[in-house]
Amino acid sequence: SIPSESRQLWQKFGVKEFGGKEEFQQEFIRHVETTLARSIYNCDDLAAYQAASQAIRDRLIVAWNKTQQKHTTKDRKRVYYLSLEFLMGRAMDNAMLNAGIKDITKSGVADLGFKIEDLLEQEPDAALGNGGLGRLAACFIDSIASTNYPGWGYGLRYQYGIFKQRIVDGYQVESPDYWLTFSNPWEIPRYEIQIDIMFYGYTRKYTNDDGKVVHVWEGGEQVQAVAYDVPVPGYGTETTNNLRLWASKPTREFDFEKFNAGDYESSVRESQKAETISAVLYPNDNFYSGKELRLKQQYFWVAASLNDIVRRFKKTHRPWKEFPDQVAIQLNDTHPTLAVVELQRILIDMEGVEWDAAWNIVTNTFGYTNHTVLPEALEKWPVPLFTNLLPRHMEIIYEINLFFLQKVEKMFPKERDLLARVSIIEESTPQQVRMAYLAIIGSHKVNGVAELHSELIKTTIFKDFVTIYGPDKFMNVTNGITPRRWLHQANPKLSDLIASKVGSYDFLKDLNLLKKIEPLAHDPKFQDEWVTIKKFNKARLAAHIKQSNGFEVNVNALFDVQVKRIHEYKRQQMNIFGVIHRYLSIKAMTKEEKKEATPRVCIFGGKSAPGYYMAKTIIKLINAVSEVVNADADVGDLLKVVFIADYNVSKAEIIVPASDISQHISTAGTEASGTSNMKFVLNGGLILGTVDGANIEITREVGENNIFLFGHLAESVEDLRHKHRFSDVPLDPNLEKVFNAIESGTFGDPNIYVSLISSVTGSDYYLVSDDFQSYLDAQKLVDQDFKNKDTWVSRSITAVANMGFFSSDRAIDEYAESIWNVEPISME
Ligand code: GP0
Repeated sequence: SIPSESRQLWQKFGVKEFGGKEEFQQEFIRHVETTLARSIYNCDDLAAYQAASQAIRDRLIVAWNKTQQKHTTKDRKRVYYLSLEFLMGRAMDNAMLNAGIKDITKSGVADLGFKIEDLLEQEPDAALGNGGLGRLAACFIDSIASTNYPGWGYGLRYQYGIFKQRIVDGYQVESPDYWLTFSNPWEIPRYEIQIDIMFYGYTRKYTNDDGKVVHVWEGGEQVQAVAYDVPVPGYGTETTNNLRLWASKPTREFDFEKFNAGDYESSVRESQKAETISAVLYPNDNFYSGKELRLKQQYFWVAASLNDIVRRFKKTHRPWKEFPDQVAIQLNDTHPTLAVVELQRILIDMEGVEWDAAWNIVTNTFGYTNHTVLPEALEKWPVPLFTNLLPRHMEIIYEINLFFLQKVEKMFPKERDLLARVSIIEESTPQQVRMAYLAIIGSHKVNGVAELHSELIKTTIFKDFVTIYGPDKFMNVTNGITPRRWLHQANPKLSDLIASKVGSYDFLKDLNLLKKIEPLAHDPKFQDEWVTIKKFNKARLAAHIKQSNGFEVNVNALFDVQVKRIHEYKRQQMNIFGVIHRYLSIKAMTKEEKKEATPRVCIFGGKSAPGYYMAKTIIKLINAVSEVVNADADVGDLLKVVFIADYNVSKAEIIVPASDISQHISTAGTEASGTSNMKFVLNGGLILGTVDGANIEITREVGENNIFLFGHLAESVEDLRHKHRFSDVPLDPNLEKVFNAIESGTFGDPNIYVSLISSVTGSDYYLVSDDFQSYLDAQKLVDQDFKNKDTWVSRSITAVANMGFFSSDRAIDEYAESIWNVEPISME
């Protein structure tokens, strides 16, 4: 460390936060001229974005250093959020807002000849996630920092994020998302933090001098994990936490040997192979595909993260049994479940801790969040694949399973079936490792993400585990969203209006303060301002549509939005069938009837997994309908259909504030929570939805007059499916008309849609036909109610006023209190 006589000098020249606009400008120009080696003569928007973000990044790093020093000296328990996805979106606007330097930067760049909006547009999205699960992780780390918890995220630094989507001839076409082209100013490479990770090889055991059996794992392939740190600034606090993303690199030794042996080509090939581990994000949402590379990614990331966490713990020289007092690890879905096994391995194989003591430490450290009950999403790894890649881990899993099953047998001696049902190993051919069961057994708490979902996991997929562990191990933490990005950043005008009434921006930290605007729901002046802002946001979206889709939409029409991953369970097919029904109805209207009708713009967006045929067919149908409807002169402004390509976080920031109605219409019991439902309501749009996921809790908060619910309840789903399978259920008559139109070629070649239609006329697993009439009725109500402008706006205001519960700050407080047992550390 630095000798004390030198320290004064360090303090004297220590980098300070920039105080005002001029200091920012000075830093900006310094970065243009030195970091970028450009000048006043060749500084375009991209360079200006890069220079501005460098200046902001420096500011974040100062706060980051302070925070990390503080957390280290305080020496308190930290939480680590392990997520294979962090769907961060853009960083610059968020960094300015959270650090409280938005005004300085905005007018700072303006003086220098740039518009801040243009600079923000230069930034590519950090799209390291698929959908809700990845975005939840991003909201959570924002909240952990904003509420001053000492917490880190751990993830993978994919070189390619979620693919880019283009629409060609109505079909989705994917292209790679190489987001690091112009380098990434928001990350700090930590080349000095390199961790060796092993795969394959074999295990061996021997008895050491103390007569103890020691297990070793050796002879495998080595790769190296390199850390990249992304500062996560809290809002209105100096706390700046860390998101550590791992990249894979070849190890030095490996290269060297081959190189010296003259085998240059294969040496290069091997190093490229090492880099593929963190190269690309798997583009599946709510779907498991058992690829070996995916398991490699999981182990690579988990092993690097645990090595890091354990190293940090060892610096404190505490006894191992205190590990859970210093460390909480949250497993975001089953993707990081190997961490349970890896920690047990470190403790018994490397640190010499006894099995039972080690297992106690492990189970007290982990918490597991489940995000879905869909069977196709549950991870199960074939035992042969697993054994080959991670032989020692497989042995430990057998051991964990043995002890667990012995315990179960003791508790329920006569129930042989139970043992087979709860075994971590599924007795199929080949055998499979059930990751969710391993996660439950290895954690002290298991949570679902909305009330209904948390009840469902207890009564369906994890029922037996409730019998074994009792109900207290299972709990609910309803998801939330960060109001910084999803209100202030996405909808600055609405945020400003609310602030003018609440008296400050404190609601961005304490979202329950929104309650204060409820009395204004019927205030004509406030209503006017509210409506003006919604119009502005709709015009902003309309401009985007004009630019991307090439046609105009009427901002006075009802904007009806469904944007999310394309999935049969999310039922975009029902939405587009409804649109076709609307189109057919309009075609049958008289002039007088048309005058009475409510004009609509039906907006869709979302990506399909590249291998998901049915989802791709749904996209094609939406585009085919769009083409016919938008060109039909009989229809005019009454109906426009828009598919917005490449839906992502920054597009959501434009789309969400512009909705009048958004659709969250999953078959009851299938959507664990949903989080975009919360974003839309927070921005004054009402929901048209099923009694599913967080829609239920949103209804409770905003009141049932302020939401349009329809459809069968979760409890009826099983029976309905049974009926479809074992008897002839007649197709809904309106749906039949829709199918007739498709089949007669109204929307182009009907052969394209054969399987889509027969999925409904056949087993109708997602109950599209069963819910169709109820859906149309709800839509009719929406049309009628939208005409009554006063009531509509008061419902919109009331809904927003009651959204406080859905802040991710609240969710994080619940995790901290009932799962992690961590406390905030104030930076003051
Ligand atoms: C759940 F299992 N979710 C999965 C998955 O693989 N990917 C994913 O995004 C989602 C749920 O579908 C959710 O209901 C939920 O809100 C989200 O995880 C976060 O808990 C989507 O909105």
